[in-house]
Amino acid sequence: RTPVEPITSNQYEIDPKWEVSRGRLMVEECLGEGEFGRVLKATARDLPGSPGFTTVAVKTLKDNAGSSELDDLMSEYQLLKEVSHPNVIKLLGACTAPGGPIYIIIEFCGLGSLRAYLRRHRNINSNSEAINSFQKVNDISPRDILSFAWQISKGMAYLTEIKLVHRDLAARNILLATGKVCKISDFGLTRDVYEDDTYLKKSRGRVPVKWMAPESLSDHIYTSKSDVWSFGIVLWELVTLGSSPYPGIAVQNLYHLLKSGYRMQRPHNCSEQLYEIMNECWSGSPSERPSFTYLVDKFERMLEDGS
Ligand code: ACK
Repeated sequence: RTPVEPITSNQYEIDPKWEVSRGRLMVEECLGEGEFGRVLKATARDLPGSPGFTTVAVKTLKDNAGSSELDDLMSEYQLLKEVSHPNVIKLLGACTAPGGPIYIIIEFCGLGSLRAYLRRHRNINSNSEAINSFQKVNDISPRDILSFAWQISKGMAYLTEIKLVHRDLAARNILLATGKVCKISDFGLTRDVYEDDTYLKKSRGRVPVKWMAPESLSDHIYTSKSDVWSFGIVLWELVTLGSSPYPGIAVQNLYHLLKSGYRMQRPHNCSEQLYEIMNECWSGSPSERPSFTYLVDKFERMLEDGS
């Protein structure tokens, strides 16, 4: 990849419904960064539809980003304009006018990514005898795990309904807002499949192999059913409080293992019922995997039963 000029593009049409002038953002800190992008925490003044000050997260590109990263960020912006669901991250505005970096403004989720949240709560859980009851308030209960699974299913059922395939569903891409509300995020890889049922992947750098369905690995086929496979991996991440899937298995060997029927074993604290759901999500045949609507129902009933 050849380094390019910093991204301050003016090739995109400004959308007056969402455009915010850069002067209305006060950047406070960097929440995290990847290879080509970063997420900033900022305070925004008078966002479209929200007068006054709002704490927000801002997605932007680093100087080494190229036109494909710019395209990804802009396509994420376009997709976010179309979505509206309590369990999907909400777009608040954007700065795309010439004369500065591109900023995509999204709601701030005070508890960070679900994966980091689960991992942060590990020690608290394992040392629960040694700590006082004040700290135990922060524990993750089996009910929380079910509630997360239910909320993520609801967000995904919505995305399925509007014909969006996420393609990178993983605990790292789910954000947690205060009140433990799950928000599906990171639409960078998402493609609108409205005209074409299965998006054929362009050759790209990093692919989340351990979250991918066999048909995505072999034929670059992405559908809501391949999202269901990834959701099965998210369930495994939930019950293991943010472990990395297929520990000890090299990504190069995974496809053949999966094709020969290998699946991750039941984590020791995982109920038979939940493990059964995971395995249904990991059906070799996409049509045999449950739908997200079915999963919403299933988790709703499990929550009601207190199981
Ligand atoms: O686990 P974290 O604290 O939560 O670290 C990552 C980091 O930025 C890089 O993605 C955090 N992050 C991303 N989007 C948001 C958001 N909308 N609200 C709060 N934190 C965010 C994420």
